[in-house]
Amino acid sequence: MKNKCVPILGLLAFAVLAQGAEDKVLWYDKPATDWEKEALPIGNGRIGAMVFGGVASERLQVSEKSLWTGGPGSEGGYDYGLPAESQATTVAAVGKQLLDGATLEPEAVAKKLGRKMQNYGDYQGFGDLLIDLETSGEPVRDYRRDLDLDTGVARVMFKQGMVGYRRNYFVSFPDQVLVARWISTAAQKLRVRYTVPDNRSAQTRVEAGASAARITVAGALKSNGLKYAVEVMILPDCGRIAVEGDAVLYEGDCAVTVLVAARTNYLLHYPDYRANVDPAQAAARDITIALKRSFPVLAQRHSADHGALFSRVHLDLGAAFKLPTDRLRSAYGTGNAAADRALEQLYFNYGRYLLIASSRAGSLPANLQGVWNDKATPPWNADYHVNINLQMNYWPAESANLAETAAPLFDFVDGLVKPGKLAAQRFFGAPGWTLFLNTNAWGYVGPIDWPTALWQPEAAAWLAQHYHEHYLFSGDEKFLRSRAWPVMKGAAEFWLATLVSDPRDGKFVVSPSYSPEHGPFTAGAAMSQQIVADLFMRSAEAARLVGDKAFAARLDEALAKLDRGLRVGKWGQLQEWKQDLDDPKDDHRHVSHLFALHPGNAIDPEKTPELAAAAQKTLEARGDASTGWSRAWKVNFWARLHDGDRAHKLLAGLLRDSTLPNLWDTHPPFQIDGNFGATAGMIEMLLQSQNGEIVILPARPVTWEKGSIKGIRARGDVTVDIEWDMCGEKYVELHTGRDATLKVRSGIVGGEHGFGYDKKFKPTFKQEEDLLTFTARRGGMYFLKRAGTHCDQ
Ligand code: FUC
Repeated sequence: MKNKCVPILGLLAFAVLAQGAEDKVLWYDKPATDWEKEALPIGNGRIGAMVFGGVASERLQVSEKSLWTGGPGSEGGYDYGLPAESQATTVAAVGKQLLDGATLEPEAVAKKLGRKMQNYGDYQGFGDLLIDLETSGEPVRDYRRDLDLDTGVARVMFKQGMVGYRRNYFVSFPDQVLVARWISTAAQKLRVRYTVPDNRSAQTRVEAGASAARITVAGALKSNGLKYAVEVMILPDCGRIAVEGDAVLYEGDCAVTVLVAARTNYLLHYPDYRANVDPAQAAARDITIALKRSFPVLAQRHSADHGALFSRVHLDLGAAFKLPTDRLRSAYGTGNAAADRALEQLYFNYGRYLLIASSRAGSLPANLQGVWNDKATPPWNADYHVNINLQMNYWPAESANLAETAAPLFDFVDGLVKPGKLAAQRFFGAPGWTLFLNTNAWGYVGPIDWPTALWQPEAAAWLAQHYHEHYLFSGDEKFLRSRAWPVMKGAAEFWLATLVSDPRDGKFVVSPSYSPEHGPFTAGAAMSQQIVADLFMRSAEAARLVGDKAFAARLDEALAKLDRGLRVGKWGQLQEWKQDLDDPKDDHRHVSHLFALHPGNAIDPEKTPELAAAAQKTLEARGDASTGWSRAWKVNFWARLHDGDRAHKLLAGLLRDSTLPNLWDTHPPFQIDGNFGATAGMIEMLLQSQNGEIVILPARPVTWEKGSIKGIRARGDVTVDIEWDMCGEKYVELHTGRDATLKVRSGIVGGEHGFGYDKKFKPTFKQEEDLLTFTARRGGMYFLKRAGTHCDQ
């Protein structure tokens, strides 16, 4: 077909296919008994709760992001992972030993560079809100427990005898309290308690007035003296309340509202990490403020706040299916494509929901479990692993139109710079800042003593990428100057000082270097080099924008000599190490050497086809079966290779084998990174913009035969809607936040189509094959429409 571009004046309405709410609700027909697999998460970023929905005994297991053992104040001391004496000579000696192509086993390096974590601490649970209902003992009918992703409200509904019950739960960000509302069609007799684990002191006070009762529990963690307080207000609309021991009793004919405030005296501030506040007073203040609003007002404020973020994006895969979520999940992949798509759509929506619920401004970022934890010693301390996991948590933040949720990540990383400078000095004698595999709420920046994961000084550079991405997506130059640049420059200064010249070829390499959790120590492992290259490229661009020409020149010079970590090996694979050591039979979950494919952008099927082919060879060899987050990363890899069906195969594997009945990702155990990584990957399948072009449907799988997505983001401050069928995109709409020249690559452009815009934003444009280049204006709307709606396939 001859290419033809017909400008259409005026605006076309973009029809979003009507969807039932079914794709935005997780629902079950029985109460949860298992915290990890069945309970439903609600949260406001800082406070999280897991809802069980028990009929006679309800349990809301509560968490608060800052309640951590360990760190300053711990008996026996805490050193942030920093040795008192400089280790720079030892590190340099190990680095030198590796320079001629030698390898060292991780155990040998751990003996020299590993350090035992001392009082690293664990993320803690905050206790349980327990509400017992005196029931008639009659059989329960029409039970439903659900989580409405649209409103951010969990509900429990059932009937018993002639009585109907409904309970609503949410954690409000604007009002900073957990809210529960119990309603029944007959009188209710309730017993409300709040219990805390025994690794803390606890003074419990229970008091009841004529119309309200209060439970306060306050104390400090035995581990480190961190103070905490919870205040529970029980507010019946009518009826009688009384105190019995540590419980509040209620009996009456009315609805009961329960408010829970939770605070600690944690402050994200090196080195003390303590605020000069009394958490009991802070929790009381939260309650006092919340008490000024009625339940409907609290509910409305919560849903408006949540909805403002959640409703920005709509995915429609043409799926509609009515099955409880646990059964929808267990039926996944058994032959009903429409039901499969329903789960995929729900899972995508859930990923966005979870990010909103576990990451809001003013608190710590989402950890390995988001904000939810019920254990005193959770897996991997429920900390911040920075060799993939924390980064993966934030992959959807920009593309899924939830940039605000990245605020806690930036605050947290800003807070790592001070201790990170000491890490750079003590371990390398270098300027700038760094950290290694993992960190906690207490600014931990040292290596640990676990041989296969102690060394990852590229973590700071990788985290700096998120700042630059925020700038690329938003175009916010103020953020670039004031927030991104100091972090990026510090990370770059560290590497400018620590790279060494490789005698094998004179190139700059990282040494000692270690490919995360895999293989031997070498000089110049692919991931190390790719991350440093990524940082230097981004920093050079940023340096020019902020006017730091001298630094840009230093980076350009270093880039000219830098080993980019991009080599094709003897079996056609992308090499994980500078030496060709890759084993084609190795199926390790970390595929770190494909960093340049994703989240980096140095490997691209169009621009670097040989490297893309090598990346594909590597992925084929590693196979599709893996742990939760690893499968999620592979969704992104295959999407970047423009293989939608393979990306979908990985997503299917994740849903089938690495997803729990409550749709949490399981590594195993539960780890939230896979939820976020897969959500980001689903967007990568539909829209990419990492290489200067907005690419529409780069990796749409055949099974997503028709559908639409609305409100996702491309770099350059562009919001994108796409509608497609089996023949590809039918309609693409771009909302542009900046004056800029945009390049859009789309199958529509290659065929007969209309290009439309508002008259007042008339662009100049040119078309080369499937690439449309045009001048976009701030506040503009532009669309591409396939000529003819017919699709023969
Ligand atoms: C990385 C992974 C592990 C686990 C841990 C939290 O170290 O290799 O599999 O996900 O993070």
